[in-house]
This record gives sequence, structure tokens and C-alpha cells, in this order.
Amino acid sequence: MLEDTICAPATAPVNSSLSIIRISGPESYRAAYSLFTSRKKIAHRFAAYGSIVSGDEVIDDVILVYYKGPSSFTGEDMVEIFCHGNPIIVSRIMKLFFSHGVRAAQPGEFSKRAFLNGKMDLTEAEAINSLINARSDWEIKRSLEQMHGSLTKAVDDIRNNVIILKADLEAGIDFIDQDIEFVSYERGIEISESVRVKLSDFLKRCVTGERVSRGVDVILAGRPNVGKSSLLNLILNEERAIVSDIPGTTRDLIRETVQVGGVRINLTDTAGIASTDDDIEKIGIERTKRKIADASLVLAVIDGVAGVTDEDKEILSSFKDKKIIYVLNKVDLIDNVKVDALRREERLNFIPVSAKFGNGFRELEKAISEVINSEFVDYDNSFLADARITGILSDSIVIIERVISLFGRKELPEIIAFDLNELVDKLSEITGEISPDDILGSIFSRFCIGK
Ligand SMILES: Nc1nc2c(ncn2[C@@H]2O[C@H](COP(=O)(O)OP(=O)(O)OP(=O)(O)O)[C@@H](O)[C@H]2O)c(=O)[nH]1
Ligand SMILES: [Mg+2]
Repeated sequence: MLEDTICAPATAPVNSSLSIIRISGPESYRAAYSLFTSRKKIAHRFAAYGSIVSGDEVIDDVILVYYKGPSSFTGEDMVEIFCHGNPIIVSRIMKLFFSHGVRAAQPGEFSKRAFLNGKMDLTEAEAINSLINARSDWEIKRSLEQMHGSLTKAVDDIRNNVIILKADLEAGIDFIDQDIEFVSYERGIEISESVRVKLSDFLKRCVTGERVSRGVDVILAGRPNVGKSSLLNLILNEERAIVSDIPGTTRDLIRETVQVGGVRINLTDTAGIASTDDDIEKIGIERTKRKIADASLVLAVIDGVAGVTDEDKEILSSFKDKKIIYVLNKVDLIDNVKVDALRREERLNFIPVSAKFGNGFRELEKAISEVINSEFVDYDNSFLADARITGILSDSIVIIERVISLFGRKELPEIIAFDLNELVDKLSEITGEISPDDILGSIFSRFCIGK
């Protein structure tokens, strides 16, 4: 346990119905007892109603909950105060606590204490941070799973394999004169190989997770005036881009983030591709082409009234290496017979939409989700890991590859066991069982105050 007692607001400094102030450490109870009118009601996990007072002056009427350590978030004695949501009140209550042996908490200090007191491991603490900062349903789901230990379980599984292999090797060393072999070199290679496969699979799942959480790059492209900006506005559900019947309206790239099918996408509207003498439009078209090259998915927009023109064909042929969804826009101006005819003649599986009236929007959303699902295979099975974790996994793969070659060269078991031990330590860094102070400092300082 740490000696001092810390305090911070757990809610944002805005006017709202409620604010929460958190206090953790050995002085929590005593400070609350001095400042709260219903002091007799202060009991473990009991919501007590009363006032916070400074001498005779009432600062606010609040609900106060006391948690006796170790049954609290941090594992220490804690108090949570639910006051009215005014930053002035929050600040006055905090100042009172500061005059009762309590100091202001650093960012992430509550979570850090929870970690140091064994309430959660590092992956679980980091998951709380990603849950709070999640920008899509997908990220929320992953964060919750990791808060409940999914990443820890995956690490433990691999680490246990390594520990058993190391124990068998060491047992062999102890009984060397009795000629008992606990693990043959061949078996050693086999087990290490399976560990290597598991580690690279783990790393792959982290890399996929990272890509999905950064957002999938989706781009709207096509001839001028086909309705790209109108589609952007429809998907974003706001009038973000200028729409006009003048071809060449959009020149700069317009990038916005939106959730589709529970996943974050970075949607970019572009300049219509055409031959033009306008220098600015030319620059816009150049940018569009570069952007298309980097995109994961292209929404190729075609004007339903004009049908598929030669210019469309030329543009479409330049997307041929890309994942494409063909969008037939302005279907409010044509009938189904024409849509079917176009589909047959052009052999393109269009999604008919009207960006102006919203027809076909659900189908378009569904098509985007389907492509993301197939593109990011197994994305439900990925992890939200940062550079710290992917770095540890890459280092671990280097070590296990070394182990495999040591087994192959029939090195002394002591030497192989030494490397296996290094691997166990490396993997323990993921959950924080072994973690240098500076790493902990850098992880928790990314958290916000009160967390
Ligand atoms: N009737 C109808 N008109 C549409 C539809 N979508 C777009 N329009 C109209 O088509 C014109 C061009 O729309 P924009 O969204 O500006 O087209 P754009 O592809 O972004 O054009 P550029 O930025 O010039 O490349 C505007 O007058 C829109 O109102 C639609 O689904 N139905
Ligand atoms: Mg436009």
C-alpha cells in the first residue's frame, strides 16, 4: 500500500447533473468523516446522503460511498462523492479534502494503484483506458473482453507451454547421470515450433486489431457530379461537403470518421476525375488518385441517369487492384427496369441508391460491413494492443526462433533453458508481472486524471 491519499474528479469539468470525486488512500475515511454531516452513516459500500461542510457552511448535498480496502477499485480505502455537477462545487470540495491530508492525484494514479495492489494486470488496466477512448462498437467490445482478461489468457497459455518445456529440460539436467531424457531434442523443436506459431498468430491478431481501430480507409470516387459529396453527407448524416450541380465542386479531399456496422471507417470524399484545364481541379484530381492508391475500399459512384459512360469505364479500370463497391446513384430519377438493364449490360453488381433521398442506404452500409468483415478476416478475434505489446511479441518471436535453432544444434540443455527463461520473463512484461518503473510511468501517464 502507498502511504498518501489522493483525490481527483472522475467526471469532466462541465456543468452537468452530477459530478463524481474519488479519494483513495489511508486518510480517505478520516477526511470524509471530518467533512460529512451524516458521519454515522459512513459504512462500507453504503450510499450515505448528507452534506459536505466547511465549518458551518454547507458546500453541497451529496451521496457519499465508502469502500473499505481491499474491496475497492484501487485496493485501498476509498471514498466516492456524488455531488451536483458544477466545477466550482467540485473544486471547493476537493480543496476541503486537500486541507485534510489529501493531495491531488496524477493522471492514471487510481489505476496505477489498482495495478500495484494486484487488483488488475497491465492488459486489464490498459483496457479500461481503451474502453473510455473507444470510437466504435467494435473497440468497446474488444476493450471489455480485454478488461475481463482475454489478452492475459492468451499470453498465459503461451507462457505456460514455455514454462513446462523449460521445467522438463531442467529436470533432464538434474537427472543427467541417470540417463533419463525428459524431453528429446526433436520434441523440443516440436513444442518450440508450436509456441512460435502461437506467438505469430497472436501478433497477427494484434496487428489486425490495430488496423481496425485506426479505422478502415474508404474512399468515394467517380466522375464529377455523380453525387459523391451527396453520398458522403448521407453516410455522415450531416451537410459536411458542398453539393452543387456544377461539375468540379469538390477539389480538396474531405475526410471524416464514422461508424459503419460497428466499425470505424475513415471516409474520404474526392474531386471528380475528369480531364480539365483548371489548374486547381487538376491538383485535386492528382490527390484523388494518390488517395485511391492507399484506400482499403473504393466506393465507385456512377450516375444512374447517364449510365456507365466511357469515362466511367476508364476510371473503373484504374481501380482494378482495389476492393470496390459499385454504387449506382440517383435512382430516384430512373426506374427499376433501367437499373436491371444496366446491371445486365455492364455485368456490375451495383448497389442502387439515392443520395438525395436516402434510398438504398441500409444496403450500402451492409455491403461496406461485409467487405470489412471479409477483408479483415477474423476481426472479431483480434486484440487491441499498442506498440508496447506488439514490440514484446516481436522480441519473443526472435527468442523462440533462437531456441528452435539451439534445439536443432543439440545445444546443452542449460543453454536452451536460459533462453526459455528469458522468453518467460519477456512474456511476463505483457501483463506487467515484470515491468520496469519507467514503463509503468509511461503507461499510466496516458490515462486521464481521476482514472
Ligand atoms: N436527383 C438526385 N440528384 C442527386 C443525387 N445525388 C446527387 N444529386 C445531385 O447531383 C449534383 C451533384 O452532386 P454532388 O454530390 O455535388 O456530386 P459530386 O460527385 O460530389 O461532384 P463533384 O464534387 O463535382 O465531383 C447535385 O446537384 C446533387 O443535388 C440523387 O441521388 N438524386
Ligand atoms: Mg463533390
